Amino acid sequence: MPAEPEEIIDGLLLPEKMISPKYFYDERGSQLFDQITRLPEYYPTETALGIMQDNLDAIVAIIGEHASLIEFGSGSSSKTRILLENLDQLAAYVPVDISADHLLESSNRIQLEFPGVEVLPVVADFTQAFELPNPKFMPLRNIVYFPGSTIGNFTHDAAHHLLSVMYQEAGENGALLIGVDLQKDAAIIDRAYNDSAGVTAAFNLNILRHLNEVFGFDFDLSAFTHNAHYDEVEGRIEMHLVSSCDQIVTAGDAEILIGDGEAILTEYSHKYTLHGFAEMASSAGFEIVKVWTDADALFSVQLCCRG
Ligand code: AVI
Repeated sequence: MPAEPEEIIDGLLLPEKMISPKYFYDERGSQLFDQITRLPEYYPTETALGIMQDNLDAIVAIIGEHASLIEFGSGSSSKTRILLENLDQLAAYVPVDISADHLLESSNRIQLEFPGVEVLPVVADFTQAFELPNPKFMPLRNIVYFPGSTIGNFTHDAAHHLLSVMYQEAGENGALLIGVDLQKDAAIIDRAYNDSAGVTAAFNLNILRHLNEVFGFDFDLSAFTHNAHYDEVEGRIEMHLVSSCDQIVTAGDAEILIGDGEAILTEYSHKYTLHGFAEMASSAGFEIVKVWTDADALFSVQLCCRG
């Protein structure tokens, strides 16, 4: 097997089976996620962009001149263009991602599109502190940018840890600009993760195809079904793959017994109240300075400064 599947096997041997959502994003998974962001039921992407557009002047003014924009998990930098086009005299754009090929390809593209901005990509696992590059022009402040509500995919403990890393990387005088999905009518959330075209189901099942391809598992994709449900008490979507029969899945010497109806957790997507996120941010040292939302309060973009 080309990589180490132990972590995945350990997760599948737990009493409540799980696979880390980081395995969603192979090439096919990233394409499917792109499709999700364009689905009529999936409100977060479009709503977040609308909030950014509607409040661009205020956002740009609050960031100020000569900032260094550090994007965590930049991927294809698709949510950054709006800032790069409008921020004046940016000291640098620092996209951070764990996938080196993807990062370098999109950084080159951004550099060509914005020749006046110094683009300094960093290959790193952003959940742990990493070293920032030194831009040619000394930035007046660092702005950590984390759009798209990915903070929701972290458990509360992991989100607290990630916010602490962001606090550290923001440095003195720095700030965090973050997308946070909000708690709302459960039906709206349920629909966003159970779209009628079945793209989210395909995205969820693709995780098994990815594990087969890269780690030598032999999952039968036709023996699992997509299940996503909003738990109002926990304030989160819980996404599972449910086995439709008793089966044994193997990877090398490992055998994993999966019962009929047994579920494998693949993702949490936490939705926050404004108060709940402010508490989480303040536990990591941040103070919420400004919150922008859409008219229906579906989603928020928040500016958090070091308190
Ligand atoms: C990447 N992340 C913010 C998405 C979300 O909404 O939690 C991942 C996703 N999973 C299913 N649909 C979208």
